Amino acid sequence: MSTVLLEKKDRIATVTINRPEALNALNAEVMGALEEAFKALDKDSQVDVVILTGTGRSFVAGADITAMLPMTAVEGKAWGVWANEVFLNIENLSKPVIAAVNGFALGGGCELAMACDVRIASEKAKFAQPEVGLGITPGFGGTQRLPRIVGTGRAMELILSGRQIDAVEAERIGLVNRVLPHDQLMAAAEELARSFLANAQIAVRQAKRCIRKGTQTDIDTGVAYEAEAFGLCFSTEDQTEGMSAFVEKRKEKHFQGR
Ligand code: CO8
Repeated sequence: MSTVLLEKKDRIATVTINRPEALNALNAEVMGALEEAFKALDKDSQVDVVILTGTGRSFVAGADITAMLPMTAVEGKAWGVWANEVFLNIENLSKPVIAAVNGFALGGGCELAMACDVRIASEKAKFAQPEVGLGITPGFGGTQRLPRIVGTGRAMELILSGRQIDAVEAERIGLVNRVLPHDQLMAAAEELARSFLANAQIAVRQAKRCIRKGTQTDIDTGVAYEAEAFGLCFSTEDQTEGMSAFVEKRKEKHFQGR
């Protein structure tokens, strides 16, 4: 059985991390499978939105501690560099990625969720960056993404204490967009995906790109990215269709993704 499962239906791909015996902890095998899955999805013209989740009671309970215990400094750095490449590819995927956090999202698991564009959580989800208690820093982007998402003070507290928070607190601080009853999580993720699919996909992808690029730069550069994307949309058939539907007072729109 593969450690990463991939299912595709109606332009939505669901990637499920599947190593339940270790609460989906990320070892080299899982990381490699995740890397391959997202590389393929980026190119897959049948897929417009990706949902990422985990099998069983965990999203991802972190990087595999047993595998990391004997690592040298050089091996530790290489592991961190690789994971960051994989997570950056998820973050920069040409299409939106929704994390459906079904359980533990600890250490590398919280970092993986943060590399996704939108996070929604089961009421059973738990979040933490417990690395300093293991004698290491967060190494898969936690020190960079957590302050950008929840603010510096909250990120400092969570990372320096390693404190675990529940889904309600995660929602309160903006780490997740909403909390769902456990059995409604995947339906809610699919509904969210369908709300993206209802729109013009070139515009959706360009908007994602502008947000990703723009939040990493100064406002002048950010609005320049936006102007480029905005202009590009006027070369698409979907712009004509979207605006014609409004002018003609039509509810139904026929976006073609071109
Ligand atoms: N690594 C390896 N195995 C794990 C991990 C993990 N992160 N998490 C759980 N497991 C395994 C357990 O060892 C156990 O295996 P076994 O049955 O063979 O003993 C199995 O999963 C089930 O776990 P538990 O029996 O512990 O289940 P509990 O319900 O009692 O506890 C917890 C669940 C609270 C989630 C607990 O398993 C736990 O605390 N796990 C570790 C959480 C953690 O500290 N995660 C952070 C890891 S460090 C990290 O992610 C850093 C990323 C950056 C690295 C940068 C390197 C450069």
